[in-house]
Amino acid sequence: MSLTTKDKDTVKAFWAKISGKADDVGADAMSRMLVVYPQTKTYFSHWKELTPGSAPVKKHGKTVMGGVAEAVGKIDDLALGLLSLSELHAFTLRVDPANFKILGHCVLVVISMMFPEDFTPEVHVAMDKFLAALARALSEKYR
Ligand code: HNI
Repeated sequence: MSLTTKDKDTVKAFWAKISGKADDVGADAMSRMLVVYPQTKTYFSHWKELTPGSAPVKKHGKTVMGGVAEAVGKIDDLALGLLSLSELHAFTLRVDPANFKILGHCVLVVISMMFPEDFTPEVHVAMDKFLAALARALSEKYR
């Protein structure tokens, strides 16, 4: 389901509120992804440590959220905006695109817990659609 203009405005307004905490969101979402979906660990076997909250996990959480921030800015054309990131994941990193949905789900869970007041049903649906669209955009180069 595509994002309506109202969804996009909701995503932008919510992101503006929480972006100062993006690194914390990323660290927890990455930590949870690796614990709850251990099959995702295979992509990070070159790290010294894969423990939740460890330095490499936090650092990568920050990197990923940088990508999410970029996506908020390119919300009107995610497929085009994230083309090079999609290429990187498809051809160089060879990440199974099913994992994009998994990480998106972890991000959704974390923001709902970290910002319970702001996470209204309206924000919930807009962020769910946005993260699904982000996962789709990252999967673009796989087909
Ligand atoms: Ni992902 C590197 C963004 C999902 C595995 N990833 C990046 C980088 C960004 C990024 C940005 C750094 C690119 C660069 O170096 O130029 N990744 C995103 C975003 C999502 C995502 C926005 C989805 C929300 N990546 C995933 C998933 C996996 C994944 C689901 C695997 C389970 N990504 C990687 C790996 C790297 C990576 C592996 C390289 C890590 C490293 O150690 O250098």
